[in-house]
Amino acid sequence: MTIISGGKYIPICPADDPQNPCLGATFFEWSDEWWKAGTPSSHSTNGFYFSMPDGYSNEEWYGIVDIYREPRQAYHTLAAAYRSSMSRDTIKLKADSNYGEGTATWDQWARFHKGDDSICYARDGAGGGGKGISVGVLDGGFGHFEEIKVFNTEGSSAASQLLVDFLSEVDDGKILMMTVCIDATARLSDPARLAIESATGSTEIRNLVKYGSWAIIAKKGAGAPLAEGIDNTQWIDLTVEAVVDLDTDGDGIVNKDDADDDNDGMSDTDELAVGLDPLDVDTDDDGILDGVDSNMFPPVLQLLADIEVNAGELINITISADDADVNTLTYIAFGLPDSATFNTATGQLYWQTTADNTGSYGITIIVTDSEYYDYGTFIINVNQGNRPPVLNPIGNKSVDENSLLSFTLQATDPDLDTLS
Ligand SMILES: [Ca+2]
Ligand SMILES: [Ca+2]
Ligand SMILES: [Ca+2]
Ligand SMILES: [Ca+2]
Repeated sequence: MTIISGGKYIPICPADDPQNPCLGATFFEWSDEWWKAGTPSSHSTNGFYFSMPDGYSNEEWYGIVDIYREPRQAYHTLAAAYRSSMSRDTIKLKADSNYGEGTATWDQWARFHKGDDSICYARDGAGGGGKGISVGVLDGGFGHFEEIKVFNTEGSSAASQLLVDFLSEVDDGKILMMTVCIDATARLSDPARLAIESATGSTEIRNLVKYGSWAIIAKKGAGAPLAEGIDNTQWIDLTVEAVVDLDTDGDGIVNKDDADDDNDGMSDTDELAVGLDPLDVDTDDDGILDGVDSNMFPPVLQLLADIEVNAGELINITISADDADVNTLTYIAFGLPDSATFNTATGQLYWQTTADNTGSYGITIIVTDSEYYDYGTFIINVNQGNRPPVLNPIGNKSVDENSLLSFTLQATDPDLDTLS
């Protein structure tokens, strides 16, 4: 996320400021209007026909979680899409204190970068909130920004104590980024400097003077910063950078050296081979770790083609599905007439059609591995076919000898075909 407006970085997405719009997207709903119509306490099965498992289009079927709030495939696909943009092993961080290239333009920034993303407090932002010391906190497992705050140690005596309190709440192992946006020292107390030193292992914060620049990247409690810089020349831009090794499971072995980054019992290699996220301990969120979960993938029903037969013909097909976990599958069919038989274990559909069965049948098939399901629909058309014409009785004919016998044969055709 790089927040830029009119060529300037702006302070943290002010949604109420039309001059500084922020573009983005989020998911408004996990599911679509559950239990809206019909009986609110149960799943509605009415309305118009659509290719839903029960044949009816009700809101309960829509969304990225199902009616039992189990994540659908779309949920995992989205999660993977977001996760794929992240580094599994390391994150590149940069903190800078920007005085506008040495000119007192009153256009100062404190800015944090993670990879290509950048978040900034500007000096003019939010009622002077950009002054003082800006602090970013990232988790050490995924490299997410957890908090970004600014402590106006230039303008407020209370800000120093707030900074002390804030740092004391940050857990050891979290990644701290701190930098100055304009003057940080006017009301920066000694206890605040000590708190910074204790949290980051900083050796320089005690030396910072008015309009000096200082920036640091540190793991809290590690004893020494990962990167730190100070320059007490007034109005000088200063940047520090660090590459931070992530340790997602927090076992002290960083991901690049850990064969099982999330410690879920399944190696990174195996997870990647089957399309799982090696940083997600429970991919399907069912409370069972990936390494011991025997059912993580929904079955996938093979494509169902419409069937066209003439009355009297036999339908004998087997519907099949794949399941990456090789779970036992059960098939359920809706829309078949009583004369058809359907084997729920094998998916075999057997139907000796008769003239009584002519018509069109919308069939829905659900396949389930007892935890997940897939479904599909197809149509069976039983046509009348070409039934034989029926010759009317000719009856006995009599004629005189040497005379011409002439009569016309009559026949009917139940399909009204042209007869000859
Ligand atoms: Ca680890
Ligand atoms: Ca794993
Ligand atoms: Ca699981
Ligand atoms: Ca399965």
